[in-house]
Amino acid sequence: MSGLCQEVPQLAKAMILLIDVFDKYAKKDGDADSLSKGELSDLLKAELGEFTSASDKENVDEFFNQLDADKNGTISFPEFMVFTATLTMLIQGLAMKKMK
Ligand SMILES: [Ca+2]
Ligand SMILES: [Ca+2]
Repeated sequence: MSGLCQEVPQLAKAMILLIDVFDKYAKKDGDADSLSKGELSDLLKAELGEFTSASDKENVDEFFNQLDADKNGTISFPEFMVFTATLTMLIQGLAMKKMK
C-alpha cells in the first residue's frame, strides 16, 4: 500500500497513512483487526511521542478505556479513527487559539 503514495493526492495519502499505522501496530500480536493495550501504547509512543502526554502509563490506561467504546478489551479500526479524528480536531482548535 505504501508504494502507491507517490502519485496520490495529499488527503488520500493521509488516509492511507492512517490505515498503514493502524495495521503496523495491530498485527503485532497476530490479531491484525484490533489494537491491544500494549499495541496502543507502542503506537502512541512511537507515532505521537511528545505530541500528547499519551506515553505515560496512566494516560495509556485512560486513553484505552475511552477509545474502547464497545468495551470489548481491544481497539478496532473504527474506534481508532474516532480517536484520530477527535485528536485532530483538538489540535486544530489549539492551533486556531494560538493564531488569535
Ligand atoms: Ca492486535
Ligand atoms: Ca473495542
